[in-house]
Amino acid sequence: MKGGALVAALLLLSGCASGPSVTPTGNTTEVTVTVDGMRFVPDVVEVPVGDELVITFENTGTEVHDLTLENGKSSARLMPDETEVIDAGIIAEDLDGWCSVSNHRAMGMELTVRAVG
Ligand SMILES: [Cu+2]
Repeated sequence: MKGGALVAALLLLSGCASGPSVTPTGNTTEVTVTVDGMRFVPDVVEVPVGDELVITFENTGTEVHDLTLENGKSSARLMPDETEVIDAGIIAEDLDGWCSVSNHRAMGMELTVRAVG
């Protein structure tokens, strides 16, 4: 019984340590995200698992906005008509994105990066 418990503990540990891992495809998915009122357009971006994602974020709205991703990547706060290219890195799993300005997220400025495949 003692040995079995040890094996179970090791399996648990290795499972915890692995986290999301993915083999890079070497491909890049490029998308353009714009702003319409308090929405990102599009608000869902599909990316093949293992692709690098590059987002061209154009603030086509009338207020200051940014695009912040769950993985820590983000744009600066952009004035209307400003554009920034965000290298979001290799996509291993779904990621939430949002605008971190004021209460914009609560007002609907959310975006989902969907890892496909
Ligand atoms: Cu905003």
